[in-house]
Amino acid sequence: MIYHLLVPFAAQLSVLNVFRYITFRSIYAFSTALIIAIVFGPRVIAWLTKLKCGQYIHEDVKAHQCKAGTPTMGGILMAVSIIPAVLLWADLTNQYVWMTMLVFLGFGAIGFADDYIKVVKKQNKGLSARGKIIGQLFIATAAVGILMLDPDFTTKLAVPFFKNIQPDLGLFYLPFAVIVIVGASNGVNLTDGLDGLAIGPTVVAAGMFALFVYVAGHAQIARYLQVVPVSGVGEVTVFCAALVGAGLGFLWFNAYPAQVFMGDVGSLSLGGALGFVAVVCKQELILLIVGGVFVLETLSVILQVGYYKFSGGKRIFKMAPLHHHFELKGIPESKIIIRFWILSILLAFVALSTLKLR
Ligand code: 57M
Repeated sequence: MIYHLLVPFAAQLSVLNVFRYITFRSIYAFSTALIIAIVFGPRVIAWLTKLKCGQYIHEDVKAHQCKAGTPTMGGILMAVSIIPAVLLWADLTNQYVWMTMLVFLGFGAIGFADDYIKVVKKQNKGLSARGKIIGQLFIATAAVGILMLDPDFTTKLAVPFFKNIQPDLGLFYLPFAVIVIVGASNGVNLTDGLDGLAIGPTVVAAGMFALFVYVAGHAQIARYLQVVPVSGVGEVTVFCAALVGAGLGFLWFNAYPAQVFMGDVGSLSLGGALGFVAVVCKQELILLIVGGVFVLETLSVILQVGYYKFSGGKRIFKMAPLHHHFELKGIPESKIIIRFWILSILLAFVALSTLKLR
């Protein structure tokens, strides 16, 4: 909104030209979302507590019993911080910005329905797993389908570290990109089992993708770094910056010991948005590195369930997802969380190095 209000007057007042810059507006989108989240956090937490959105706690992990009653659905706080920040600071004629917001809200709506049934209606199962996955597949397919209608959108796949290998997936790009988006959404959800464990790596990944979308949207820098250019995608930097701000604002309250959990409304929407951003800036495989913590957590579940079935009841980990394994080994929660954050930062820098190592 600010962009549309002020830039038309830039000819008369040259200082207003600063609002043309994506970098400048991204800094303010970050700050706006952070401030909204911190200012409204206590109110949203009080409201969630009043709604009796207290989290049900499984009995298997003893250390979690003290978390009973912690309100969940804190993802709502992130949504009400991100959306106004993007509406204020982004160029709202940009299709990629709208699509990213819609994917974020669409996945959030599925998570909201699940949380609402579980914690407000007190029906322990929530949405059926099948219902959730159909909703996710529908939104992701629609979003990627719309992208692919644009004749300029390439279905070639950039392979990290190998600039000359770019297989063209053609129509197979659709299921591939859908798996990326739905996989990211569920990966963040599986990771969301300790205070701050999901939001830390999400903030790191969104920060890294802010850079990748900016580079992909900047013709000269993209050419220089030999990154697939995507005209107009740079504006999504504003969304990523708002996500980083809202994520840090949420972490303010979700840091150990958490006053609020994000719920599926948070985990599904954040993961879905990260997946879509990776698709839209043509860095789908980089997400595997940037979001390596989510990949590890998901792999631990796949391995655990697979091995359990194959071996007739044996386990690889004490419990999956991986963070439960470390908890049951007796490592304190805050140590596990911070070590996972450190890993996510390391992986983000490995991903960044792919811009030069090719
Ligand atoms: C959701 N939800 C947390 C909170 C959060 C297939 C199987 C591996 C699935 C997996 C699963 O259900 N994962 C998805 C994980 C829950 O958090 C709520 O859920 C939202 C995210 N969707 O925002 O609202 C609990 O996590 C803890 N928590 C925190 N701090 C936070 O900031 O401490 C969450 C956020 C909260 C709180 O205790 O209640 C969850 O873990 O349930 N299932 C599992 O993870 C289960 N693993 C399992 O059964 N492993 C088996 C097999 C099937 C792989 C095995 O290894 O043998 C474990 N979940 C729990 N206890 N809680 C089982 C033990």
